[in-house]
Amino acid sequence: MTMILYNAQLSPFAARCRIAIYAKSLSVEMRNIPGAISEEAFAEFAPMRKIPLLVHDGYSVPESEVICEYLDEIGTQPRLMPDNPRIRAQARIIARIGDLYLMPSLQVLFGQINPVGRDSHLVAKNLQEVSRALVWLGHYLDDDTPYAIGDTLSLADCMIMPQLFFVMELGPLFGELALVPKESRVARYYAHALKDRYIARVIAEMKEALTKLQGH
Ligand SMILES: N[C@@H](CCC(=O)N[C@@H](CS)C(=O)NCC(=O)O)C(=O)O
Repeated sequence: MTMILYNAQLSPFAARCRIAIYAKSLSVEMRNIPGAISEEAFAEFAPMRKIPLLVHDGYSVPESEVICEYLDEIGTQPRLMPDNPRIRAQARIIARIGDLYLMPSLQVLFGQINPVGRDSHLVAKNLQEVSRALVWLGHYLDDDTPYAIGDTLSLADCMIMPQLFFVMELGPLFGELALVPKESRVARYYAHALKDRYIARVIAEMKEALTKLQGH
């Protein structure tokens, strides 16, 4: 059995998969893009041309959430998707808030990091969208538990922590130190979840890649 993950260290989508891979001790070859393969060769088996992509014995799986569920369902412990249907729904709502309401604004803000030529109206609008999504997220996170849901790592943590990393990093770049209010449920969650060794490992990888990108 061979598994390859087409990966980028800074991609919050690829980071989700790495948390699941490390937590489940799966043997997966990481091929970093750009670098591992030409864009044309990648497109032959990845028509969506997006990172991450899992290739398992020649079978390609795109989309980070689908990859994480696939990795969880093909075998090894610990299972990262809870059994209870309502808790599964909670995990998926957390992932959806991240993908549908948080990430699009974070991507706009990422493109506005450079103060030269920054569109302040666009920045203000997207900072507001991020704050709104964080309020929604706070509603669906368990309170004062070590993880998003209860006492163990789940796919909810894999999905949302890499995106929260960007919230934490981007806020101060726009002078918005309080994007995640200190006393909020999201702030408490982020601090708790960072104590998990698999999450901490991936957030450190993302931090290193971001620092490299910023030329430090
Ligand atoms: N919904 C996708 C999003 C993946 C995505 O947008 N990946 C970015 C890297 S962070 C990418 O490959 N962008 C290249 C492109 O969109 O052409 C997922 O969850 O995997």
